[in-house]
Amino acid sequence: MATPTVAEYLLLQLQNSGVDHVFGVPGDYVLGLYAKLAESPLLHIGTTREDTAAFAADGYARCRGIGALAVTYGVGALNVVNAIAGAYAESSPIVVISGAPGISEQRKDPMIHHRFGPFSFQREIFERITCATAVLDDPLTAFRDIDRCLQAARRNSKPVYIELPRDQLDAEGYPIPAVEPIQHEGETGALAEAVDETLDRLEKAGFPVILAGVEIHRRGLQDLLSQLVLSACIPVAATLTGKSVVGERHPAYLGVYEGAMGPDDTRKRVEGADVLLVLGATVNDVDTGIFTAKLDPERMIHASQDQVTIGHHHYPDVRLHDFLTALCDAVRAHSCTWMPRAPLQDLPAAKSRKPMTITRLIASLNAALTPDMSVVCDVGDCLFAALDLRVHERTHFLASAFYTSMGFAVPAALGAQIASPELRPLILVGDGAFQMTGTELSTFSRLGLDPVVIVFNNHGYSTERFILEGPFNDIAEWRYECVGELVGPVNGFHAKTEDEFERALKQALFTSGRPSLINVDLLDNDASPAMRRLAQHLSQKVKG
Ligand SMILES: Cc1ncc(C[n+]2csc(CCOP(=O)(O)OP(=O)(O)O)c2C)c(N)n1
Ligand SMILES: [Mg+2]
Repeated sequence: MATPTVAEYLLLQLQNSGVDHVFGVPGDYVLGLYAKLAESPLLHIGTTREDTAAFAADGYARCRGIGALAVTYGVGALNVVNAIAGAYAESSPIVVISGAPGISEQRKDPMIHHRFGPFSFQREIFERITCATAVLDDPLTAFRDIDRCLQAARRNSKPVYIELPRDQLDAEGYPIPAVEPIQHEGETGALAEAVDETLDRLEKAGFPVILAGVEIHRRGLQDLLSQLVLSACIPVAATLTGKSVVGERHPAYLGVYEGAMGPDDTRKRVEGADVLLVLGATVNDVDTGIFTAKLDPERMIHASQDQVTIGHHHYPDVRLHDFLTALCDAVRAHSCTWMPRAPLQDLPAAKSRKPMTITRLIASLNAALTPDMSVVCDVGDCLFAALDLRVHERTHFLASAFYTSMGFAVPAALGAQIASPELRPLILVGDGAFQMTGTELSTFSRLGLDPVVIVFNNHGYSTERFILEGPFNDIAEWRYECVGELVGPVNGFHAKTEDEFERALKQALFTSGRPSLINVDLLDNDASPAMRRLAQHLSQKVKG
């Protein structure tokens, strides 16, 4: 069998690692690869911009375990820096492939288009926001470099960067036998002691609670978490960045815990637990409600990706997967303490002239959500309001909740729907964020995909307004419901009142094969309870 070329091997290994679609915008330095892509079983998904391709690859990776994009040198690659930094911060494994001038072109150091400095600059930039990089400038090592990067993306759940000079595409690679990655064994003594101490504490506990975080999703540990919740009979709350690591309608689920920023009933259950088992949660300002969380370290067992801390005892080198597996094997059922949250209230009948509010909006969406829908949420008040949404199945809520980049939701939902076509995305997005990347709806229309987009139109940058009011928070008033005239087809609706919204939502859910968008016209001073609490805190900081 003929040895594959560098480009063939790259595409083959992408496919072998679970990628079926590659997002991106072509350009001359990557056109050769695009030609090979068109001949391969992989599908190219063209987007309107490179940053939206990266957000889409991020949404795809969160559903499939890995995503990929291919862009041109300089103008294309530098356009994805923000989205890839976000994927790095949020542990989403994306393979960034950038074309580049050929090695023979680079040799004479010419001034050629898209160049912005020494040819090594681009890789240096990506070294800071990926966990592995490679420039495939040597066919002898190219295959090994490709494998090294793909393995690193999977192992670390972070983006990687592969640069392909355009004259190396057809170079025959050299199939160096794969190096077995060194398997890092956790510390078994420490694991056993950590599990023993945990079991001991759980056995004595009266009202233990699990707080589950984003690492559970990123490391694919949801099955183990569910098993532990059920076999130990311990109720579970999630952090905001970990929202939907467990199905949110499960009787054991307590809601999203976010310190003083989150719902009160969840806060009381988590902070009142006599043993709090924190699994895969990172300590950051979002998840701790700007550090308003009151979690007593004495009562806490904290298992992160590679260590366990119990009170003042520290067990290094214990991996989360091993800890969870051992706990599931050994734990004895605790007397069942399910005390389910208050059930969802029945939605009162819509009133004809009553202005739509955020509270009513979330209640309507909760009533409309079905198990075959996912929620993809942008930043702004839609994210704070989404604290009260209850998605059906686990991993059905995606957001840039920690890095909080505006413009994430519409393109990330594109990647999510392509990765999981059985799930229909409900996209929650503010008017400001929609103005950044909403035109990516064009790609949904082109592909006949049918997300339902809810634009939280509070007429400007409301989150910023609540922190510090000023004319810089005003934005142009768009007729969002008319977006289909430009990028269509899109079913557009404008809803100012409760009954207008209910009618629009019904029609949107009934429509298939094209996107629907509801421009929900909210009063300027409407805000979710979580945003009011957050803004109060932040405004104190800005004013010093
Ligand atoms: C790319 C990016 N730029 C700026 C910000 C800062 N920022 C956070 S929230 C916000 C306003 C968002 O406006 P909108 O999408 O309308 O949501 P709202 O706050 O009005 O609900 C801004 C500008 C950000 N998070 N991301
Ligand atoms: Mg807004």
